[in-house]
Amino acid sequence: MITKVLIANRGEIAVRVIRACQELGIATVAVYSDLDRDALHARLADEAYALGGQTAAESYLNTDAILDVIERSGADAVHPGYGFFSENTDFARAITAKGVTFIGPPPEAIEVMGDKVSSRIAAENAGVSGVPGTTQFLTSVDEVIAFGAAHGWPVAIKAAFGGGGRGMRVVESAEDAPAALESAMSEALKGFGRDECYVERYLTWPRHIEMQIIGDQHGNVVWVGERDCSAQRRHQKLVEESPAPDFPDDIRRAMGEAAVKVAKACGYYNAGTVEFLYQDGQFYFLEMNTRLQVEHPVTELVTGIDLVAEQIRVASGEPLSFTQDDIERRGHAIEIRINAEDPAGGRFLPSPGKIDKIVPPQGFGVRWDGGYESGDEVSQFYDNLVGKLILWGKDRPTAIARTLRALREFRIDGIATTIPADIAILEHPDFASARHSTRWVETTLDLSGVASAAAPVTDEGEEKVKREVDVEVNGRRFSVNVWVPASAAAAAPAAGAKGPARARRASSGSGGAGAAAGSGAVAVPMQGTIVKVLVAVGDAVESGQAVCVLEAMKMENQITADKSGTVKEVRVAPGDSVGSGDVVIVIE
Ligand code: MV4
Repeated sequence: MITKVLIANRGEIAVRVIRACQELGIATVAVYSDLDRDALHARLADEAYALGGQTAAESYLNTDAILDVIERSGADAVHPGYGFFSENTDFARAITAKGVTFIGPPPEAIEVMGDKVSSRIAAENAGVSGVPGTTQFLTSVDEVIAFGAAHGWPVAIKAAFGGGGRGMRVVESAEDAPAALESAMSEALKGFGRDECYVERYLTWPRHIEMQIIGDQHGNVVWVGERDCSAQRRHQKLVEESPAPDFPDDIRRAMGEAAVKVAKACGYYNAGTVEFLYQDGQFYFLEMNTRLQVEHPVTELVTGIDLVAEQIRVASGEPLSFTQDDIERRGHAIEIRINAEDPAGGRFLPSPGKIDKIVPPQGFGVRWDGGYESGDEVSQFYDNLVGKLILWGKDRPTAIARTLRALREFRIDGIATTIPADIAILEHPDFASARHSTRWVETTLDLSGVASAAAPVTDEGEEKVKREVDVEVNGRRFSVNVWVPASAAAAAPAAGAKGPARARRASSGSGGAGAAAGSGAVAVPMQGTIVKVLVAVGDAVESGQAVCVLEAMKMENQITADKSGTVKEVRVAPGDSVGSGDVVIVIE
């Protein structure tokens, strides 16, 4: 019997799990980093403990700190959410070694499914085929060429210990194979510390369909329903839905039974998701996710099953509360991930900052799983998911119409979000007619005309202006939009940042004279950490010269002088944390 659950996560999923526990009368323990001291999940839980540290590595990925909170709180179970430790066998074993229940699958199943080759072998052994490919690590490019000759081009070279498409290379012909294999292995080594790769036939226009399963510790495993996650951009899911459109019931049942076979083959229990590629009426095993997924609510809305409650139930040793025949699916659900990213021009640039006001839509069939309230800060240190908007309708057209209404009603001031891009996707005829595939967003959908959301305002109603800041990431230059209170922008124009577009056009209209001279009070345009100071008091500097480097949004941003002159003050040193609008250098 589980009586107190520690949620080893943050944001919307921590809030989601806390709510399920509270409905079951189970006490909740939240953990939080220094930046999340006032976060929604810490406020909602019955108890909340500091982990210390700012970054995920210092806090939510600090095993010892979490084990210490288990001791102090007396939690008898841990829910990992997704991401962080959710698929970490060492963490799961550390928890169970203390006699505490890990609300998730057995570590052995996590291990089998963590390696894309061993997961393929497990699926093949269960009689579930992956895309035709090799089940041994490649030892030479000749194997790739031989495979392409036998199965046809293009082929896909994939990282065995990879995920999310990183390390994947599509090879159109034998001539391209040597460079592709070298590149795939190099990226796999950099990204995952392992360079083993394998090869498959490449599906050119697949749908990404995943099957939710859940099992108890008495050998019962059921398939709950599928989700279509094809609307993705750079392997980041944007829109998920259930049921999959144009998906025949016999295929659904066959895919469900295949997913159950894969789960049973690795002794799986608790919630899990088996991913497939679907093309030309055939489905192929892709991989298995041994965690609760972000998009689980679409399955909950069409089945009425609370998957988190069921996870807790089976983790405590109870049997599933339903059989396969009990599961009925009704209507259509769509999930929209609301990320703190600015989709303007299709660039999806990170847009961390303070949420001045958030007013989620309401009404029939509208669910908001959010991790933030008005006044909360979306930090550059964590995933930028603000929350998920999940809509239910009696059929897909109704669900699409409801989703568009809700997105247009959604009010978020203070940060830019992906909402404008989501509207563009939902309005597109390809989406309505389900002609999209995993490549549609990047190859067909035109987001170049997407603008940011309306100019935000601060709590006091002051307009925020968008500042374009030049940043450099891995040697490549980007312009990032940052929203700052107009007064801060006027008082301390962040050197290196351009003024509002109209001002910038005026200055460049004067023969490229560059931005007008600033005040000399060089401010940073966003929260971050100073990593380099490039000047000292007394130095002569030119307007536009880099004076310090700010790490924010996992990028290095050059902060530049807004006027020529002499450095009068240096107010920061490497390692200092600074907030949006803080003056770091003064030039006279
Ligand atoms: C593929 C594929 C087409 N053919 N394999 C991308 C990430 C990883 N989960 C596997 N992925 C793919 N593997 C073959 N043989 C297309 C993809 C793919 C994809 C798959 C699922 C969801 C989104 C995707 C986006 C691009 C490519």
